[in-house]
Amino acid sequence: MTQDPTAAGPSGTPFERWLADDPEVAKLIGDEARRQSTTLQLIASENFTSPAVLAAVGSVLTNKYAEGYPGRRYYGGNQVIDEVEDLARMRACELFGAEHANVQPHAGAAANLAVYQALLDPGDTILAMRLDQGGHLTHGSPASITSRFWRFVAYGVTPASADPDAPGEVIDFDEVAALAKTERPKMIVAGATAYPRVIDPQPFREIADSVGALLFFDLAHPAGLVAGGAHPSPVGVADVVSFTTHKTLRGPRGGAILCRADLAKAIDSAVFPGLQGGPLEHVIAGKAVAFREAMAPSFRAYAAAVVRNARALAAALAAEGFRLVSGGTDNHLLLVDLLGFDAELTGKVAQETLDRAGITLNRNTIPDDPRSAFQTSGLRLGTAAETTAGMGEAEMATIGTLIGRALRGRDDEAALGAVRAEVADLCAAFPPYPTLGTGVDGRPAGRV
Ligand code: DSN
Repeated sequence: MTQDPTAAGPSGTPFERWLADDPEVAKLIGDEARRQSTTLQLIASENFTSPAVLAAVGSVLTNKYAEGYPGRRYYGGNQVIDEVEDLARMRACELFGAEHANVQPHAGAAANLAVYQALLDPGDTILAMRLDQGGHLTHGSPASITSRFWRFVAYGVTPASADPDAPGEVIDFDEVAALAKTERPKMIVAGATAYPRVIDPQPFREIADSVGALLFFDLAHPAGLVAGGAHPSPVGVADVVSFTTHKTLRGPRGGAILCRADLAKAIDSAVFPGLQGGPLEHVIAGKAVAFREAMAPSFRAYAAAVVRNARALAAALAAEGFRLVSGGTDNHLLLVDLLGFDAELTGKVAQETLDRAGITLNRNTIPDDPRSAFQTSGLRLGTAAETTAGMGEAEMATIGTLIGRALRGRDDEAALGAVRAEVADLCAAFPPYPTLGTGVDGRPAGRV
């Protein structure tokens, strides 16, 4: 069996060798590697990127200034960098079937700001999903700068229902259509950050067309599911699509924008010089690596496994007495309503309790949450990362049980300690980087 270097001391992983002169930072990287490999990573927006992506992001490409775009830079010496960025753009277009890609956004929020800036005037009306219904901060939350520049009108989900065949809490397309008619938005935003169902771009397209609005699809969360063929693609349906590269797509931390050719100039100008300066070409190289990995047949199996695992985890949590928002999931994430499990238990306390048990996830509001976004009545869990580590439906069933046990025993240190020990055993069987100690040498066999 390959030695797991993340469990060892200063002993020869590439990071430790390169950081030999800075043991403090080396230690912190080692500590975080150990945390990631000895506790369960269930944050829906995270993943374990490949050693090849890590290598690209840790490369000399970080040294280069490259303001501008391939062939049109403001600094010399960009011959190689142009090839890097062109490769990333080309692969993004090929992966998603897009006419144009901008791979420079440093993050999803920056990508979204660029889309608004490129296609709208200040004060224009945008119809988007409300944060507490599953939308993102950049979809017009009062806390986001987006709400200071544009006028957002919010849609949400249908009410929850006791009918198991129609549990509700799905996007309320009647409301979207009605608001589009009365508010005449210049843009409709589809996409969410805490919504456990498929988002079909087609009804959004029809509503947008009925009022002459642009359709912008924020694909941040399910980008990998779309790339892997598990969800319908909004590319070619929406006018513009943004996504992040580090969630289900399993690449480096960053953003990207896809659009029709006729919007390319506006989008590119909005990213640079509109919002950003020098692009992070080392990250762009990492994005190129991730796009290639996502084109491999094994990535289709991965995307399908992520969804299967989320369903298995949902079933296990339901068996533990948790109510799932919308009754379940058909993507990589699930939203758990804690109110029925224990009305006294806030999302904040549940998150902190699970942290102590070695289970990492985040608290989240549920639709019409009676508690604040800081306390919350819900939890959000995702299966993208542990599916990358090789876990399957059997492990998801175990995880559901462990979560139930930890939360029921939250005042009992021995009970939490027992869960933490079982979590450690489970993680030891599925190390995310079992081969890292021997160099940056690809994924272990047997992983999807
Ligand atoms: N913070 C991200 C998430 O967790 O979904 C979205 O930007």
